[in-house]
Amino acid sequence: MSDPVSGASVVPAREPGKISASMMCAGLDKIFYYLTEFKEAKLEFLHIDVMDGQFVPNLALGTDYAKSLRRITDIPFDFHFLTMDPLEKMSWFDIREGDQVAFHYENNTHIAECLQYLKRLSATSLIAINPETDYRVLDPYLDDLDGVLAMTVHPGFAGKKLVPSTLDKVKEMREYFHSIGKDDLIIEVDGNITIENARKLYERGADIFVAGSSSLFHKGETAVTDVIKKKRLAIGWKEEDLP
Ligand code: S6P
Ligand code: MG
Repeated sequence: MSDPVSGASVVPAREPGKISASMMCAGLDKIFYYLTEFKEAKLEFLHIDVMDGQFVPNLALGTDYAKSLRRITDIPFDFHFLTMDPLEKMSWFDIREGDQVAFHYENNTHIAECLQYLKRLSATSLIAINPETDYRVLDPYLDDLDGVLAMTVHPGFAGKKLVPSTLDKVKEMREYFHSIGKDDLIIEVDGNITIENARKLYERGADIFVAGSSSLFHKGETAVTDVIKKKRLAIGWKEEDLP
């Protein structure tokens, strides 16, 4: 698409953004409250960080947690595998059609196989990249994946500060996808997605916003529904379309 006046290439207007609630940040004491509010608000995804203590220096949500969560919600899962050998680790989980799954590019010698595996499961496939990883490393896979999860913090923990260079990186990635006719590729952003950072990243072309301790589960906030509303208004929703 090009601007009728200048002739310059224009990135098309995007759909309103989606929110993925980072369950690693959701206290178990309030889990039913959160899930009820998310359902009411038609929240799009539950973000499930799977960490193995090797790929990142932390352990997080495992198979039993995911199984238990399935029993009490039908909101689709947005898995994020921060593990060594994600091909093996993904097979330990019940990944369903309608789920979204990101595995990392770094330290992964089975990227093509991971993508094929997710395709067989009819799951949406994303490759995750760390802040310092160039998105052009994904070139060989762009015909086979559904999108990219761009880490906006150094991965492993909640509560980190956004790496400023990731703002330009998301913008450049969106422009690059447009320039090669791949506007449909999803860009998910993860890490310190405050309402203000969500706004900046939506303007730069991100589609899905992981909401963790810096927004949805922020200690100072009381009503989760208010945060969801504010966040949605920052990522392209109109007041009248809010559930
Ligand atoms: C971090 C992990 C993330 C966090 C999320 C927390 O490695 O992949 O999904 O759970 O970023 O959100 P916040 O707002 O505390 O950064
Ligand atoms: Mg994550």
